[in-house]
Amino acid sequence: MDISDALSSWDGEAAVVRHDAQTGSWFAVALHSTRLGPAAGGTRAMVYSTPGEAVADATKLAGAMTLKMAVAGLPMGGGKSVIALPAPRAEIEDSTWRRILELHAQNLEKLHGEYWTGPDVGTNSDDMDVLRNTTEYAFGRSAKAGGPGSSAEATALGVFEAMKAAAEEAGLGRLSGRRVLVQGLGEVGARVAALAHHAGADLMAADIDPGRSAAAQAIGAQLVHPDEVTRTPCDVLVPCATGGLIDAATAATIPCHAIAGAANNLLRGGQPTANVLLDRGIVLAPDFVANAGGALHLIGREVLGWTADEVHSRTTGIGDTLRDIFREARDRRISPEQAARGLADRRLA
Ligand code: NAD
Ligand code: PPY
Repeated sequence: MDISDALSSWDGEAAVVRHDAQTGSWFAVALHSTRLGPAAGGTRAMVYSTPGEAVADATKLAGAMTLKMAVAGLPMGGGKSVIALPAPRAEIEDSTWRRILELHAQNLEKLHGEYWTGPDVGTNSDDMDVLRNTTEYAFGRSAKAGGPGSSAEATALGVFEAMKAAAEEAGLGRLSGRRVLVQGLGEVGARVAALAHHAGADLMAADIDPGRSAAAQAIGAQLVHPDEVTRTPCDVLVPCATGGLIDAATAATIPCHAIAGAANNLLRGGQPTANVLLDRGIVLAPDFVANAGGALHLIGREVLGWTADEVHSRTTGIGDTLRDIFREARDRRISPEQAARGLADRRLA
């Protein structure tokens, strides 16, 4: 995929793309929709195979943010930034990372508040503190810098509510004693695994990082090889790595009853893939509904002036939002994905 393919197949408002020869980084800021407010969405920093793949990721992720904001009832549009790194984040020198953040802060300044960022894969609250030295358009500063801190805790809470709602809808009842498989044990996934463990689930976990796998094993999780995640029988699959785990072929064989996780853009192939799951009776909580806790935290605290308690109660409300979506989907014999997109479309209209 090259940059022109990524943009010609996209329905968003604008994308800003920049290359920095000194660090070998590419920057892509995608504004999908400002219909409900300024575009917002995190900054993802990772290695991509080509600059086109990075732009494509930014544009697709920005589209998901538009749906997320609309369903969550937040007064913001959808956007996302991607920084395509020259090497994995852990291998980048501090001085190079500082330059990358400085350039990204300049990108944000040039957009004059049409787009606000926050943490995502490869960035954290400390990075938001650095961006804020140059620009105000970054949510999620650390508590020590006077911000609301990481969004991961709220995202994990919302995903846990989504897991419970999806398990109920699939006829599994409560999570206690159910086989819950968490893929990706990072900022969100590790917290989700802990919540599932405390709820009495029979926990399984997979990560490509052995250190993170070991931490899950320490709370009693049975480890699953990362390549076996979509072939391992479980009751609730919880994707918390990067997106694209389930395409139509995987949907046709995946041995689980419900899917609810944090990973953005979990489905490859959109609606037809969701329909394969529907036909097999597998309940999928749409990702842009299940993982909205982080957006509720960041926008709630920094734009709407909510207290931590208000964020908590709005985030637990993700369970009821999903129950409404599942009910509509059942009544209309459509997938929850289609029902949730319909809800977003009505709000955007
Ligand atoms: P993270 O980078 O902290 O964690 C991702 C984890 O997934 C890492 O431990 C990584 O080693 C693991 N991983 C990567 N590829 C894997 C694979 N193939 N198999 C198994 N493990 C793999 O990221 P995060 O902040 O926890 O976010 C996880 C997902 O949730 C992302 O898709 C992100 O966009 C989404 N999300 C996060 C938030 C948030 O508040 N952090 C909000 C909404 C959505
Ligand atoms: C996401 O929810 O995917 C994010 O990127 C988190 C976020 C939400 C709102 C503003 C900035 C980041």
